[in-house]
Amino acid sequence: MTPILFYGVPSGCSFGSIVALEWLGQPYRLGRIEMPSVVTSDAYRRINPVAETPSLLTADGAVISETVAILHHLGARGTDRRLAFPQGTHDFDRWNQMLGFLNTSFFGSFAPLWYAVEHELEPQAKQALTEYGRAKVRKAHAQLEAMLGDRPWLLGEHRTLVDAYFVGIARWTRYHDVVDRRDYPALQRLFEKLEADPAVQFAHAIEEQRSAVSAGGFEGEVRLEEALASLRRPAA
Ligand SMILES: N[C@@H](CCC(=O)N[C@@H](CS)C(=O)NCC(=O)O)C(=O)O
Repeated sequence: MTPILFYGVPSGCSFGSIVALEWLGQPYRLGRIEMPSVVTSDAYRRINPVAETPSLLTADGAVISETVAILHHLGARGTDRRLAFPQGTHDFDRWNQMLGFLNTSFFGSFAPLWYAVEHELEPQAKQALTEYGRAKVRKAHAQLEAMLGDRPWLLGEHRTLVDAYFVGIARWTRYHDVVDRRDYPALQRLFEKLEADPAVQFAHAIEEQRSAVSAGGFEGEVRLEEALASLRRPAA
């Protein structure tokens, strides 16, 4: 069976996993999940009881959720292309460290801002949450800017799957009046380079339901009901 990545719209953090699949170039399909309506449905909870995207239905019918786990799974299939590195190597540790930072500090910094936007709050509570979120996003940007330095990609000379994950999160500044990325020139340079990448353009087109040109791996979209029939067992 061809693996299926369930990606969330609008603008889910699953974006990076779509880019990762494109860079990997191996056959895959996509399952579009509207948030919050479908992601919280009983049907999708059979894929991921946590009711979040992304989730990956693997070739043998098992489900992997959590971006970190999905990118490790894909990365292990892309070490020959240096999209990730074999466990036990120094490069793997650096890759894993960056993935950890992106998945906690960088991703998490946006959480208060998303909460403030998506929930009805008293004005004072909204303001406090927004200020807290802004401080967190600015701090995470400054930290990542320092880590990137003058390297072309997050880990150095080659793009890896952590760059794919970065671009899907970094674009969230579009939704929140929080930082001007040009104040972080290294991040801005990396962001612009990634935005011009065909895989990133493909992922945007998929999310926006425009005509999308794949590097070759994409074998089409699958409806959730159809995908459920391929489940080997309910997700743990
Ligand atoms: N720890 C998870 C977080 C995934 C997550 O928060 N996904 C969001 C989209 S970015 C989601 O599915 N939210 C459900 C909703 O908005 O109802 C991961 O890193 O994959």
